[in-house]
Amino acid sequence: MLTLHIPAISCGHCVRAITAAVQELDPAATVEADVGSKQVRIDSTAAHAPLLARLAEEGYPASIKH
Ligand SMILES: [Cu+2]
Repeated sequence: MLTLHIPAISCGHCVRAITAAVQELDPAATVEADVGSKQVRIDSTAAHAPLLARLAEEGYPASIKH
């Protein structure tokens, strides 16, 4: 489980775009997003670095929350 902070997330469209980008790398990934706290939880076997790179490319730079 990976928890990200994504400042650019602001609506349901963002959530769908982020989910689609993650599922391009791992079709089995699940994505739970909370627009209010700009927090996204990703359950995926994909490596973190390519996921973060793909999200940044999509316009959603993310930082990993610990
Ligand atoms: Cu949006």
